[in-house]
Amino acid sequence: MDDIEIPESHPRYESLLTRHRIEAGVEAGITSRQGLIAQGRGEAYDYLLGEETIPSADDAARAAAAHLLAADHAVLSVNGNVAALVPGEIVDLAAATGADIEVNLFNRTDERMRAIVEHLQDHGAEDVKGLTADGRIPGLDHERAKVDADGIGAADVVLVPLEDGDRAEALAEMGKTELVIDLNPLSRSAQAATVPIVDNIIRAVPNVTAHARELADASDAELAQIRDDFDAEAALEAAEDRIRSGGD
Ligand code: PTJ
Repeated sequence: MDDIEIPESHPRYESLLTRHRIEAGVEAGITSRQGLIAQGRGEAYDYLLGEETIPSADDAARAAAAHLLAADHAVLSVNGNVAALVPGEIVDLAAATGADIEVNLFNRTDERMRAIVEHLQDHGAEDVKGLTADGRIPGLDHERAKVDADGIGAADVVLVPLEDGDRAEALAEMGKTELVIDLNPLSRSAQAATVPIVDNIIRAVPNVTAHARELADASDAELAQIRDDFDAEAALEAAEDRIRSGGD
C-alpha cells in the first residue's frame, strides 16, 4: 500500500492522500466498500471544520492521552478504515501509552480480520487482539459485539475511532471510558463518548501520541486534573459552532 506521489503543496494534499489510502485499503481487502462511503461523510465535515485541528479537538486529544496513560488496561479498537489510514500511527500510540490493539469490525469476515492483523504487524505491531473473539458486548446483535475477553472485554478505557453509534453506546453502558474520534460532533458515538475528539483521524492519532509523550512523566494527580478539566459537552458545542460558522 505505497502512497502515490501527491505534491505536498497541493491545496487538497491531505484529502487526496486519505482517499488514496482508503482506495488502496479496499484493494488490499482491508477496508470494506462501505468504508468509502464513511470516508466521504467524514470528508464533508472535515471541509466544514477547515481541515485543521480546532483548539477544542486539541484539548480533547490531551484529555484522551491522560485517560490512556492512567488506564489499568487501555485498548485501541481498529476497523478497516483505521487500518488503511493510520496503521503505523496506531502502533506508535500503543507504544506511547502501553495500550493494546484489537481489531473489531462491523463487516466482519475471517479474511478481513487476518488481513488487518497482518497489515498492523507489517507496521510494527507485536500483539494484535481480536481473532479469539471469546467475549461479547451485551445488547448488540451484530458482529461488532465480538471482542476478546482479555482485550476490549476486560478494558477500562477504549479508543473507538470511526465507529457507528450503537457499539459506542453499548460500551458506555458497560461502564467503559470511551475515547471517540469522529469528524461529526452530532454522531451518536461522539455524543456517547467520555472524550469526543472531533478531528480527522489522520491528524488526531498522531496528536494524541504527541500529548502522551509530553505527559509521560506527569503525576497521577496531574493526569487526573487534565481528565477532570475536560468538558465533553463544551467540546462538542465548539465543534458544531465551528461547522455552522465555517470559520473561527
Ligand atoms: O471496517 P468495518 O467493517 O468495521 O466498517 C467501518 C465503517 C467505518 C465502514 C463502519 O463503521 C461504518 O459504516 O461507519 P459509519 O456509520 O459510516 O460511521 C463512520 C463515522 O466516521 C462517521 O460519523 C464519519 O463522520 C466518521 N469519519 C469518517 N472518516 C473519518 C471520520 N472521522 C474521523 N476521521 C476520518 N477520516
